[in-house]
Amino acid sequence: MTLGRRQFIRIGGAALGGAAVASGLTTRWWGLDRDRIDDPGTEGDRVVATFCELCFWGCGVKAHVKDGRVTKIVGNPDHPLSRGMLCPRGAGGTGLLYDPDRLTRPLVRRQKRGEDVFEAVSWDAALGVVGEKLLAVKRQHGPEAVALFTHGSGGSWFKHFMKAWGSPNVGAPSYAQCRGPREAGYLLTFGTPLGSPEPIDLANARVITLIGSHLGENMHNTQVQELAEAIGKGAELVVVDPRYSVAAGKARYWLPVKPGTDTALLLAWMNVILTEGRHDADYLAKHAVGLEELKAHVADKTPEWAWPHTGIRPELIRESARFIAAARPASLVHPGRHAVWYGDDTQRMRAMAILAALLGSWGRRGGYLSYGKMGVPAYPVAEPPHGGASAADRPKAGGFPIASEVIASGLCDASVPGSALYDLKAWIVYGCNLMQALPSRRQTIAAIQNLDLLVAVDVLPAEICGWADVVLPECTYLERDDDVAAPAYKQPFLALRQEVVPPLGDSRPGWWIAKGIAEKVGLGPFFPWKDAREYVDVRLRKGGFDVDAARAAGVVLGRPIATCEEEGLPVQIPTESGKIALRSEQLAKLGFDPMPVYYPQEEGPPGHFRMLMGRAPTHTFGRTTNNRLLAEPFPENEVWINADVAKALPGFERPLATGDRVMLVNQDGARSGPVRVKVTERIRGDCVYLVHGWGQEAPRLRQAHGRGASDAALVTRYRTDPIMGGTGMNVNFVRLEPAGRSA
Ligand SMILES: Nc1nc2c(c(=O)[nH]1)N[C@H]1C(S)=C(S)[C@@H](COP(=O)(O)OP(=O)(O)OC[C@H]3O[C@@H](n4cnc5c(=O)[nH]c(N)nc54)[C@H](O)[C@@H]3O)O[C@H]1N2
Ligand SMILES: Nc1nc2c(c(=O)[nH]1)N[C@H]1C(S)=C(S)[C@@H](COP(=O)(O)OP(=O)(O)OC[C@H]3O[C@@H](n4cnc5c(=O)[nH]c(N)nc54)[C@H](O)[C@@H]3O)O[C@H]1N2
Ligand code: SF4
Ligand SMILES: [Mo]
Repeated sequence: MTLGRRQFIRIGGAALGGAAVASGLTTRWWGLDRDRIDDPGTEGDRVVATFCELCFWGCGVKAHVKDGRVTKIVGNPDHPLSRGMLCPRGAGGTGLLYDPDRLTRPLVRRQKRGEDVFEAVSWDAALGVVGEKLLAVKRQHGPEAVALFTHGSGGSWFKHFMKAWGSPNVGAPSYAQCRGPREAGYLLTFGTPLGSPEPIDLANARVITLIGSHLGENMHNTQVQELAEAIGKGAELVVVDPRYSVAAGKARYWLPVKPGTDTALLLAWMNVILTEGRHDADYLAKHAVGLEELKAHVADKTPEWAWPHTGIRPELIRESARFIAAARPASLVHPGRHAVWYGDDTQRMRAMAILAALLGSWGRRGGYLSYGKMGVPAYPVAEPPHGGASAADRPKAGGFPIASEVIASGLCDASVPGSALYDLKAWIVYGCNLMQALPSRRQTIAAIQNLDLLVAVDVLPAEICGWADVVLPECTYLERDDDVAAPAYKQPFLALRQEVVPPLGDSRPGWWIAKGIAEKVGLGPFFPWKDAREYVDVRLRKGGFDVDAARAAGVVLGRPIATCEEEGLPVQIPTESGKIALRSEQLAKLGFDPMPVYYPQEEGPPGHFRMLMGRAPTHTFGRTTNNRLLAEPFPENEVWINADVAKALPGFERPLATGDRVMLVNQDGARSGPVRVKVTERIRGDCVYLVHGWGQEAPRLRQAHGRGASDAALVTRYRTDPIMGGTGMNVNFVRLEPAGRSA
């Protein structure tokens, strides 16, 4: 069999001693099988404060332990991001901890009788293979030939390893496949990227404009809490979404915009606001440059001009613009997060940032705040001699001028022979399922085929593990200590990740794994700490914190600082000019449009629908699809299709009904597995919608395997944002076929 040098191995089964015996795992989650999950209402006799990792918001939790098992996870009332409440995913953390499919032993790929198989080996042996191969890559190609992909708290230990090792090639799909264009757009306009948690004052906004951002389905805890609080205080929503989202259901205005035309709508809104003098003229005179140019730029971008592009009637554009402007400055244009839609995303985010500026909401109550951070001194470790990055090279990002992080898809490109960037030879993949996260699975596999080493550090036998040479089982967040979390927030805080119960099987914390690799390649001195707990304690003590109190509470609160003009903090614009760039000289100098221009998107082939993607409240991408607790309320994704369209779809003998199964076939012939249909009035007729993360191909994920359709498998095309390298993925089109028809 020739599938290149590497083939996907189905982790588990015979190679692991027949561990894959399906037990009664389907419906009851507190059952009698040996992998039982306790009733998640069970009080513990011991409670440990830590923070959640079911997504990356990092809510503080209290984990109850009874008879050595975690029984219940609740919100930590003292933690500013949870305020005592969790989203369904966070409450379902035991479904990950006691997932019977977890990785519990290190695995190494072996060739046996011409076939690839995994062999379970000791940690020493697995780390030995990693060390040996890393050193071989270094000898032949230099340290920069090693790349790290990372997502999640434990990634910090591997970033530290890369620093000591001497490679700057550290990337995360959560930048160029997620919020990168937003960071670039806000950086260009206000001089600062937004980061996470976003510095917005949802709770005090009077009008909240959501452009595709589907809060309520996107469950970032504190934002959803604040949205509810704002609505409770009378705030109104304007929702721009081709789909009638949960938030749209609560909105004063729902604008079912044609996908890909938001920039036209934003320009028309600006036209109304500026021509009718509804902008904050005093604020802009003081804080912004380029107002006259902007006025000229949007002078002909009337609602009548935008109508044929967006499909939104001129009266609705005018009315909603006036409504948004009337609430200024407490009129919050939400910045969104997953911004990689069409490849011109930095410019769309610029348009959103400029609208926020016209409303005078930057640095104002109910708009954008200035956040503070708690400092924690570093652990005393010698800096690597090369200062962390090799002098010989720059990150393999592809050279995008406004990228503030390495482009993960660029690292992938730089591993494919023939590409201009080519020279990466080894990947360490920490907590990323690149098969679902990167655009173009074909390119990802082509890159993997060329590697001398692929190490996957994961908690589950995910798809990426099947392509690895070495799989290193990390224990879950409930079984480990990690670095201190101290993000910028309006209530500055630091939070501790603490072991609640010991690691299951032979799984190990990330710090231990990173240190183990470092020791094998002679970099042990850069990991001098005994364990992560000691590392954190040293840092806390150096900072003068009461370690015992911090450990008991799980969180230390800092002094809240003034966060906006109304509270005594002047509006700060750290751009070069010190002013908000309505017109961006920086972009002009780089040869890009200095003010956002609307360019129509390419249409799909006849009979095809644009494929849109998003989130479900009870799941985080594919991370939680195998979690039995969370699978109960949402066992698989469905493809949303407009009810009128479903009545007479070519190729189907009768109208489609909710629950029917179909296959999705994209413009390049890529196919999904069978997926249920949701026939609904809640989506436009020119697009379909899928929740991301389903259609998992790893068979050892016994709960998730084969359920639903993978949007990622249908992203065979993407459009690269020339400003920051983001990969716009909403440029794929699918048609529906009856399930069962063969390719
Ligand atoms: N087609 C398509 N692509 C997308 C998106 C989309 O909607 N559609 N969304 C994009 C977005 S917004 C983002 S942020 C990225 C996210 O993409 P990634 O960065 O890949 O992140 P996750 O999907 O969270 O990573 C999942 C992997 O982490 C493993 N994991 C879970 N917990 C732990 C842990 O504690 N330790 C370790 N070591 N591993 C763990 C899981 O088993 C799984 O293999 O994907 C982007 N890519
Ligand atoms: N429950 C849950 N919450 C999560 C996550 C999760 O996995 N699960 N992931 C977190 C992460 S990493 C991220 S990045 C965020 C992502 O969440 P968001 O940033 O809120 O949203 P997106 O995924 O970009 O957008 C999905 C929405 O955009 C709409 N949309 C698609 N195309 C267009 C268009 O052309 N124009 C307009 N106006 N709307 C469009 C879709 O219909 C859908 O409602 O969610 C975070 N929160
Ligand atoms: S939002 Fe939910 S999943 Fe994310 S950290 Fe908070 S509780 Fe956990
Ligand atoms: Mo994301």
